[in-house]
Amino acid sequence: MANETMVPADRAWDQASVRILEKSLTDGIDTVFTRIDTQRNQCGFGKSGVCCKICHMGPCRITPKAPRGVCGADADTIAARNFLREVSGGTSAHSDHGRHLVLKLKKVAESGGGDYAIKDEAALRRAAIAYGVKEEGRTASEVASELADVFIEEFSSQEETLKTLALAPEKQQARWKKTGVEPYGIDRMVVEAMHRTTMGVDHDYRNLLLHAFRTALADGWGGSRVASITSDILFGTPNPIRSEVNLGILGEKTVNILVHGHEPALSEMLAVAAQDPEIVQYAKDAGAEGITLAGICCTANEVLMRHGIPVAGNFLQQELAVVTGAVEMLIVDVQCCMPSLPEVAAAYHTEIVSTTDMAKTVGAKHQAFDEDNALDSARALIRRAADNYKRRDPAKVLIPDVKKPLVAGFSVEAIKYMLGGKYRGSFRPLNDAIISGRIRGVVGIVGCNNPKQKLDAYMNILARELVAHDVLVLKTGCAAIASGKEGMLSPEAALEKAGPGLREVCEAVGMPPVLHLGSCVDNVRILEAATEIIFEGGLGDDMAALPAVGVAPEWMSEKAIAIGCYFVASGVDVVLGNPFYISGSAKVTNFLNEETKELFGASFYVEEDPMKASETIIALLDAKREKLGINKKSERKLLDMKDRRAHGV
Ligand code: BF8
Repeated sequence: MANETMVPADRAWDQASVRILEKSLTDGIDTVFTRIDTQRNQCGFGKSGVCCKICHMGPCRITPKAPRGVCGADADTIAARNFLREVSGGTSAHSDHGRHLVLKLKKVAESGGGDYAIKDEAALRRAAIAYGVKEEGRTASEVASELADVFIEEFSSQEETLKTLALAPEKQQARWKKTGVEPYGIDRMVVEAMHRTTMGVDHDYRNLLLHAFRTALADGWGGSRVASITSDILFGTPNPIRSEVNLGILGEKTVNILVHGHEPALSEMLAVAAQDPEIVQYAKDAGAEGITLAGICCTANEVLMRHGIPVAGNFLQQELAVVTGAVEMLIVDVQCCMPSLPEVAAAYHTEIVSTTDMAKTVGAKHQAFDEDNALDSARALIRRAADNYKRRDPAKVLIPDVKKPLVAGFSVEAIKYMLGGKYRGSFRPLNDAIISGRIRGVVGIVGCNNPKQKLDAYMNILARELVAHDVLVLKTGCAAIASGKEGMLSPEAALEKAGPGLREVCEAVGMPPVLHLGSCVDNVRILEAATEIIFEGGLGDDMAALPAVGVAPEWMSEKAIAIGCYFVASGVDVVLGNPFYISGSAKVTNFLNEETKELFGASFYVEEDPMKASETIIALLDAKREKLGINKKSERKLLDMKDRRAHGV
């Protein structure tokens, strides 16, 4: 049962969550915030990565008195194997998401896409050029068909390295070649990871960890990149768009439908269906004033970026949204959807609907989404939610009056356009601002929430500190939603919160100091932006040289481990707000935190305090600036007579 001694204000940063957490206690509802308390005594062997249950001679746990498992594996082998399996889990999730989109692109190209179409032909042709697919003089369908084949090969290629690697700066490609981590097809990398970690195969922790980086590269410069590109082709490349965020976006008198998960195919159709006058009328006939479609987690980010659909909350708010008592239907697809949702929903009228055959939840209504009749499927779901509106119990409803306006939609194309205009779109102004010191560096803050930490606290304290120190912050995933709730995704935030240099740039361009780049697969947009900065010139030819850092402050998912690894392998230092499960092996820890510097020019840092993290990050940025010879703060000072003579004025 819910822990009545829990203090909501200690668990969440935003007031909407605090208010609903209080309600959950009054209503006697268990949530992730109370379950974490029943799981506080977590296994030390698991946490330090030295529990092995890969074969059935075990499970084995390594201690000073028992330094080897039954098979003879030591702490280094066991921790490295566990780590590689986690990276494989994360890579699989992002990449399978990518695969579904690529197969849809192929179907659309062959006129079997039903209600889907190529929405952004310019994005298609840009991608074709990047991948060496002939596009001139060919129809969009012809180009899309061949491009889809190229993408499908990124999954299936057996002995050829990924084509997407060629989009990276040459220095990165050379490092990957030298280190032997250039990935073959994504599927092969994951299968090989599972093979190598099975009993009695690969026992060399270094060899295992190198394959972890290789597998992660198959995610970042493979599955995730392909997912992001294909989403832009099918659903449109994001552009700056206004919306709102937090539980206060739920309507008192509207049919409230939440989409939750990751894949944009269904939510795109729901966004279309929710505008259909016939469907809106259906909701009105059910006694509502209209329909509010909103999102949770990364599906929210997908439809926010392209349609301005409001965001109800991030990962730890999924149950809280149900506890408002005002949600008619919560539609889930894959990833990050808690299995507890039907149990929470049982106390209210909310219906949890699972839509993907590979992702079912006991207690949820399963209604497989028919992608061949996508719009009809979406309409049917909304009608069902409208029917459910009649069951809403006003006595159980509490919608906190808390929400914030935001601007999202910063694809790399949009950033270029914003900086340079339609005809001169380029990263030059950003490079110049970095070189002159107005912008100290660029930091990507990404990833999840974790109930071990106070919801959003680390992410928001860190973002506030960095922005105040003239650091441009790029955000994705649940971290971006946290900044939205904090009001940092609005251009006005630059005036109030940014340091003088960053403020000057933001004001000139009219952009927020924290840019929302999309969902977790869109972390590749951060690498794409870093690549553009290099191609633009003046800041070295190696991502490892850039004053850029990645941070996963409140991460919890295996996907975040894969992301961290492909950032480091790409030369970007990564700061973690909570550690990997590797501390039981000094060698594995040293490899990830030290040896990678030599191999990739970047490594991992763990900093559990956000203020200290901000100091570490600023020191890392300044060290890079020093190496580039640009670490002098440009100040506008009045010239005295001596200076004037020296300048000949
Ligand atoms: O996809 S939704 S909890 S895993 S950050 Fe993290 Fe959030 Fe999940 Fe990344 Ni996105």
